Amino acid sequence: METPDKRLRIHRGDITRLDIDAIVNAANETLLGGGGVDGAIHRAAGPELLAYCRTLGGCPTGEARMTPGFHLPARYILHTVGPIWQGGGHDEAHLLAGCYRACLALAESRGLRHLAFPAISCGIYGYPWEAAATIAIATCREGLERNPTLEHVLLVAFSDEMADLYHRLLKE
Ligand code: AR6
Repeated sequence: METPDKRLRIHRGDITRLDIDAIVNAANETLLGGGGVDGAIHRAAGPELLAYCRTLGGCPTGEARMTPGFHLPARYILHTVGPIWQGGGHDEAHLLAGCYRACLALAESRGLRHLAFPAISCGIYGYPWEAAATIAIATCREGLERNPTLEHVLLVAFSDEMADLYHRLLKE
């Protein structure tokens, strides 16, 4: 078994292309689609995803819900709702860690072996990147330590800047 640090990897690219057990979607509380990675995932998964999401009744910030991947290469999508950045005094850090933990817990309960996260809240929701990436790394390390079934967690960076940030923080 590789150490938790070797099982946590950075991937620069489009999360919708990953042929993996599950990808995480940075959704909103309605779970009915939006822009950013959410829009890309709904486009790639097809209209069946929206129809399925309509049956879920939304998802509170900091929690996660699971759906099939439909037309995606990924088998499942774990939809989580990150906090909107409001300056840091509105429980944002706790809620963001909750998103990663909720997805890791779903992965554990379903015996998933590979999971990929986008940088939750780092786009439209405005979370400062370094603070968010620090939470992502710490929470994924915890999840990998407690769950030996999880072989790899990918932190997906959609830009070189985000990839560089993840690489720097992982080395620290
Ligand atoms: N693959 C990987 N990462 C991506 C992709 C992609 N295809 N597309 C964007 N990103 P955002 P949020 C990155 O805005 O901040 C939606 O409208 C992006 O560069 O998608 O949590 C929802 O419905 C950024 O680093 O999510 C919500 O209303 C990261 O994914 C709201 O946006 C997250 O950016 C959620 O905002």
